[in-house]
Amino acid sequence: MDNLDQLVQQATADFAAAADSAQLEQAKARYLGKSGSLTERLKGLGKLDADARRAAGAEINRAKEAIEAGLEARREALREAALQAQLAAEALDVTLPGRGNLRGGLHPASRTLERIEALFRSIGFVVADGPEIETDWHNFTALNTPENHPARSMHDTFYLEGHDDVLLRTHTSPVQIRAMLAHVALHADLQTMPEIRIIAPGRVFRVDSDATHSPMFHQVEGLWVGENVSFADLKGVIADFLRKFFESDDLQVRFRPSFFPFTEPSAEIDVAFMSGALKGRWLEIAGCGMVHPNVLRFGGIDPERYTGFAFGMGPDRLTMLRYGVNDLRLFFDGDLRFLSQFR
Ligand code: 2NL
Repeated sequence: MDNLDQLVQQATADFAAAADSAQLEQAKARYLGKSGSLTERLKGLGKLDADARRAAGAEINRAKEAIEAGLEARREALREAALQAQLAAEALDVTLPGRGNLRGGLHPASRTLERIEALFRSIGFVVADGPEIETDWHNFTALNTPENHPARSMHDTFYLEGHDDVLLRTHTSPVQIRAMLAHVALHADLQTMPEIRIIAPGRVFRVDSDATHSPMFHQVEGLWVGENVSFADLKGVIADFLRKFFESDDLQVRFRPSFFPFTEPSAEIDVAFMSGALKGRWLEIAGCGMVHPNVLRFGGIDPERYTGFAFGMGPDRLTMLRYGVNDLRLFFDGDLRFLSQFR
């Protein structure tokens, strides 16, 4: 049956001409499908007598196996070609130099905090921290803030939805309230408790946003509680710190009477440089005062026996001064084109 051989040749040529698997399956149907040429021949076997049917059947089956083998070979070749095309498209030159070869660095706000922490550690302060989500008792009540004080309003403070007593801390003072309570619990059985000397750096939150105010900013508060801690100690510690921080021995420091609910008396701290671009201008740098007796009591400390001073400053303003940046929001937008300048 040489027209069977022709059929196998024709099928092999059709398969080879199929450019993709859809065309190949169409070619397959022409030979092996329900009314394909080979299938038609198998149907024709019925008309032959037994001997002729056996011989012709064997021939047709050999042809069918040859066509199926040709089909499978072409399928494999198309699969291989598709894989090679994909590999070529996804080719990666591992010898190219890297692109993300950047060295990370500390955020300028973190660098300022680390400088402040190092200076206070050197005079015996311990760095304390606490939760950024606070109760209104730790954030306001324990700091002697009246029930109707404007700072407690939703215009100034972020409250958690569905809670009027849970908020994002507006200062790091609640860290110090927690530190006092933990300290007195730890030393309850002592005749005289050791002094408390802590600083509390961290993120704080207020409903406020413009070039010099971000809804998230940083604060560093400090607290020194002991027997005979005085306003003179406060002035010495603060003035020494500021001269070291600004690396300026002749830095002018002044204390201006002020008011905070949590200190009495209270003062604003200003500095003036003796040289440089800011020479002679007074800059408000921090607030401070003697811890209010009510605040000591809320911290579990007897105000008849112990006194303390506290201060709070906004290190982000120091960062702006140090790097000559006049829009605070740039620091917190997370844009590496800006931030990577300070590495
Ligand atoms: C400011 C003023 C201040 C305090 C913070 C404080 C903390 C406790 C008790 C008493 Cl636990 N006071 N902190 C005191 C005075 C001023 O901050 O202008 N901060 C940016």
